[in-house]
Amino acid sequence: MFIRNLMTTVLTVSLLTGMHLTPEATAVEQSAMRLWYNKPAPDSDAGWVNDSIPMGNGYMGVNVFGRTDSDRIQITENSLYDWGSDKGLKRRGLNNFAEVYIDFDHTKTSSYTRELDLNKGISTVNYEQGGVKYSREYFTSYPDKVMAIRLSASKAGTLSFTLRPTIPFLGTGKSGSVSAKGDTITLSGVMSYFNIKFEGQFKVIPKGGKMKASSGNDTITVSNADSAVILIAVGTNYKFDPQVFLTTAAADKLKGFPDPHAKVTGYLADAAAKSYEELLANHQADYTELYDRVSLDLGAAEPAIPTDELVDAYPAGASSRYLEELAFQFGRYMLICSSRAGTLPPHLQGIWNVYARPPWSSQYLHDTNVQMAYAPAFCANLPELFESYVGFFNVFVHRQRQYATQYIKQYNPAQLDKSRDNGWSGPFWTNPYNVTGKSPVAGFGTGSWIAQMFWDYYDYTRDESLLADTVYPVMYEQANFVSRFVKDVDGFLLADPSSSPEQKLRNTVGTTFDQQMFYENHHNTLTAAKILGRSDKRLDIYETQLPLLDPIQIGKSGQIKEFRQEEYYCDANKALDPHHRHASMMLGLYPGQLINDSTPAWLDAAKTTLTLRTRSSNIGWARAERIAMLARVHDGEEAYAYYKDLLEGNYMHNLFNDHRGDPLFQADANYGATAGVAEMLLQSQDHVVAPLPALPAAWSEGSYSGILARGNFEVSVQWSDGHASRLEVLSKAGGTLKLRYPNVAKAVIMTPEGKSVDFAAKGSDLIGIKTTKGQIVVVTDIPVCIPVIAPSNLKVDKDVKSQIELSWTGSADAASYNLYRAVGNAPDYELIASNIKGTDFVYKASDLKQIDQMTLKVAAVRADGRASDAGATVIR
Ligand code: FUC
Repeated sequence: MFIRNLMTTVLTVSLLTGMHLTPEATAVEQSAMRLWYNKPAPDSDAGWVNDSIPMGNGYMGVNVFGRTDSDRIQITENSLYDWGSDKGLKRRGLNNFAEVYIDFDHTKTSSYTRELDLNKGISTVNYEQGGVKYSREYFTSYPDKVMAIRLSASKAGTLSFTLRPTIPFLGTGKSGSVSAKGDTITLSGVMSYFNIKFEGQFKVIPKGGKMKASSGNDTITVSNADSAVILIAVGTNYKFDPQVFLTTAAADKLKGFPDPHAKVTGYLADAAAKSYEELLANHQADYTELYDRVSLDLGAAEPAIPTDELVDAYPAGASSRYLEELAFQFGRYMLICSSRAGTLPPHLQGIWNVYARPPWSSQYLHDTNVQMAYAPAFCANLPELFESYVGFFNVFVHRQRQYATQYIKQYNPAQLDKSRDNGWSGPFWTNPYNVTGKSPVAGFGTGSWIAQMFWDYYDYTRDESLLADTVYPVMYEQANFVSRFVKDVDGFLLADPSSSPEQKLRNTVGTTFDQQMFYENHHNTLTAAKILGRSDKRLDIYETQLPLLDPIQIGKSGQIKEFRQEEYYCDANKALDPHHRHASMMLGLYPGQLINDSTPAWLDAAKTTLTLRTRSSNIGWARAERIAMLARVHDGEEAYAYYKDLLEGNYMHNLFNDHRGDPLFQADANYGATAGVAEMLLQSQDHVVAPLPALPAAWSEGSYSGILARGNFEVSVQWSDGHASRLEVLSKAGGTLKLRYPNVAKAVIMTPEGKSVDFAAKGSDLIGIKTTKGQIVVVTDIPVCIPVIAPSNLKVDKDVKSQIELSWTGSADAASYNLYRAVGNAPDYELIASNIKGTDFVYKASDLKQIDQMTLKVAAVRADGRASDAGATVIR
């Protein structure tokens, strides 16, 4: 249950190298995390989506069925794309690259198991047939760009099989052939819409026995071998090149790019020059370096039942902690498989697709889905995986710059820069070949939301050269577009036209979505400019504009408005869905930073809005997003309720996420669930490192290591009975560590060697420590803090202009009460009365007559002086 400090690793390293313990050496043993099954995946589309095991290395996505009659390995390559005139869910898109069969004809098997070991990034199949134990091991290697499969048998000379790669969907816009020669099968062809040349090569390396290529059948047969290795490499003539997006004619987009033959041949030759053991070691080193950064232990023992039964049993509450840990790590695993530098980023289905018409064409949607895919990259300590998106963005942005000029000309011509320096505008739909322009479905805020991922990339890593070279130009140019696009409306600078993602009130003015996203990007750009010491005339414009972007408006239900014309929650238009899956007016709460603990009135409004949105949406990614949003308002119980909804309602047997019960796989909720859980365990949106900000009672015991906070602080925590017993923070970039936890200022704060550490305290719950790069701070002996029960049910009994009579239901903890007010859209409360002894109060103030709307709040104060975090609010 407790953190398992892997002193063995630490000691081995130090004994071997004679080195002192480095911060990185504070390793924590990973819990054994695996998906396993006692039957193969059914050979069908349903088997693919529910049961097959996903793997991937950025270059290819693979679904392994683990069958014994004829194993099936389905391969996806993210650039093999089709298009056409069909619309909606019938539209073509990402295509299935290859269906590879390995025929064994083993039909009388026993003791069958297959598994995916998340600790190693390896999948295995084991069974017995005819007194022989057969096993297979599969992995996809990023460093060596191949998939490797090792087939073995317990008795020499008993391994026989036929390798049979095929091209799916031939004839429907796709031509090609398969041919076997010597030890290699080559599959190649053309996908005609974008003129994509594709090639896959499969090399068989048997030990013992005989091998025969049969050109007629396009197969290779191995007979009576001891063991064998199969290596697979794939590719197309796609390249990260602006030409792809700047060329209009579909068939010319890849013109002049080299045929993939040489590339794929090279991948395979390089891999084949290494032994299987060497390939495996390369893969392990690459994979575990990423995966091992974070561990999570909620106290679960590894269950005895297979994963499909575990998923099915979850609604009844069986072995749930294990599935909760597993799904968290599975999201990290999926991102490692699907987002690697130099390869296309994860789309709606990550890097996995079996269809010719995948859901929403497996595109990149920037009104939540892409951003959700990358949420765990930062908090779950995989920031460099974002490089995959950086590579793609830097290519398609060339087209977005053209759109920016077009839209400024169209919507705000007075602001047009004639030399076309108008920044870039946000795309909504993107695929590897096209970016669309504006869409009434989502506002222009999609661009600033993309820029926010770049900001997070810096904010979590604090690498200044990354900021200067990769991040700042993207934010600055986005701010450039926004600064020209917004229009003066009643003294504010608003988006026009403007939409809130997927809501039915479209092409309106100044939606909260657009305004919040614009605000955050202007703000982050100005912060970045200060860090880099930049100044120029446009930055001055952003500075002047920032306070006029009006990102938050509080409505009469106490809600954060989604639309400016809204008064009470969701009353702006009859067509609006009050339970909508999107909660775009709250992106400043999450994944943004605008609404945080230093804006308590906005935080309360966010809480109210989340309650009004209700828990009724069954959409996977929406549930995942709400986990994080509820964590940000410190409601651990509600956050956990959404995590349970997701695990119960949307996880399939292979842990793929079912978008809405179709089954329709979308990877975003997988990534999003990981990020949501991380937000329950650690937050830092206000640049204060806050461990366990939303811990549910169900997770009363546990530990984690390596979750990342803004500022590049790596945090590890042990807790029991809901209270942290040990916090450890590794400062990876230096700088001031602000740490918030109840009673942290009264704890013992030391270096790992036991030397005391200087800190400054603000109250009992916040400390500041000046750290140097590589420094570790350990906090122990934290006095337990029992939270103060909040009062409830605050009511305005009488309101006569200059006097408001208030009453509330008291708290058993209260020695007295504090009363606060936040006028209009104010982010923070002012204290208006303290030391109130009863549960009612007559509030008199000379300015009450002039105030249209304000939020009143009452909090309980205990005898020890601690006030309740939450309170009761009412809108006047
Ligand atoms: C957005 C979401 C939908 C779905 C689609 C692919 O439009 O609103 O729920 O995820 O993308």
